[in-house]
Amino acid sequence: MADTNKEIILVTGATGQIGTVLTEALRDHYGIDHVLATDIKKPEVDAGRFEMLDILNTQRIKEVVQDNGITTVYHLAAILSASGEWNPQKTWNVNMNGLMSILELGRDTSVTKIFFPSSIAVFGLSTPRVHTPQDTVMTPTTVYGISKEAGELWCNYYHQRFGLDVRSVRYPGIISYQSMPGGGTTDYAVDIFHQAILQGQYTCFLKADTRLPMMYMDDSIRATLELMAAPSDKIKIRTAYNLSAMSFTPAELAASIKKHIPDFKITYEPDARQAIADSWTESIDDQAARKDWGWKHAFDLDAMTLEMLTQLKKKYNHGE
Ligand code: NAD
Ligand code: AKB
Repeated sequence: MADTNKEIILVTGATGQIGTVLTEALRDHYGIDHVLATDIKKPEVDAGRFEMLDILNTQRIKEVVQDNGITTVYHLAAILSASGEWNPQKTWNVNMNGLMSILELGRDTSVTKIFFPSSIAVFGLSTPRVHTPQDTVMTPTTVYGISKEAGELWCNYYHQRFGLDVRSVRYPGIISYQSMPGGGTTDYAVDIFHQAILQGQYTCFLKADTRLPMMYMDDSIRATLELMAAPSDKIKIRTAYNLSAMSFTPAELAASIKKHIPDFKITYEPDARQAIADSWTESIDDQAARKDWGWKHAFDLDAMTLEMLTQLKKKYNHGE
């Protein structure tokens, strides 16, 4: 296990869907004063140290790292798959140059360890669709996927060339009740729960039979903490580990919700996000993560549905 008392952590993109929950988990684990949250968007709740920081402001990032003696960076700031297609150049700039600035910190500052989240968006139309292997054909079609694939290779390069302890997973679509997603193709799987409770119906932007890999937020946070805490010699892959929990279609998710809300209705109006979803794979082989650092998911579709509905009902009934 890492010496939790010595790590001083910087989180970028900390007010996004994952950052909101990961920052809280890091504060619980390492202590509130050991975690500095940053983003270009202020947090809804003031829960600890926060600084506005644009990932493209390389000079300011360095100052923040030096002023705070940062040792570890969780680099979450990015523009996601669907939003990314509105402005490909900006997406490339934020996703790629943002990562390069963070990796460079490992060469000339106190930063020794970095977490970079990759995505199932690195896969493409010529990638094997079922049980997608760890090492396989990568032909991403979105600028987001291209930036994640290039990012994985840069992470590996900085590890090989400069010995930087950089670790990464290819997250599937993440489902959470605590925070809303920020412009991805898997966002329907969060929206559907809010609309099921508030309206009793949902219009899905993907077709009924679009199967995608997904994961409940609790599992993704635990995976991240476990990966980062694992002894360095257990981390055999320095691009990014495949990571898996469940795969389902919108129709299967609706059926799971109907077990609790029998009158729930779903209709389908596929939009431009359908082509992105169709370019991704259906299920993921994550044996390497399970073997190397002991990854094991806890939530399947029905367990996740029950937890999402329970938490969101509480939230809406309390008028939050
Ligand atoms: P999100 O869109 O909810 O959050 C991203 C955050 O980055 C936002 O708060 C945004 O304000 C911030 N950001 C954007 N541009 C910035 C800039 N120039 N400087 C600083 N901050 C900036 O995304 P998320 O779902 O929380 O994803 C976090 C990370 O995990 C991303 O790298 C994403 O690619 C990856 N990921 C997420 C999922 C998922 O399903 N949520 C799946 C795979 C990978
Ligand atoms: C998106 O849909 O863009 C993200 C992801 C899978 O990377 N949720």
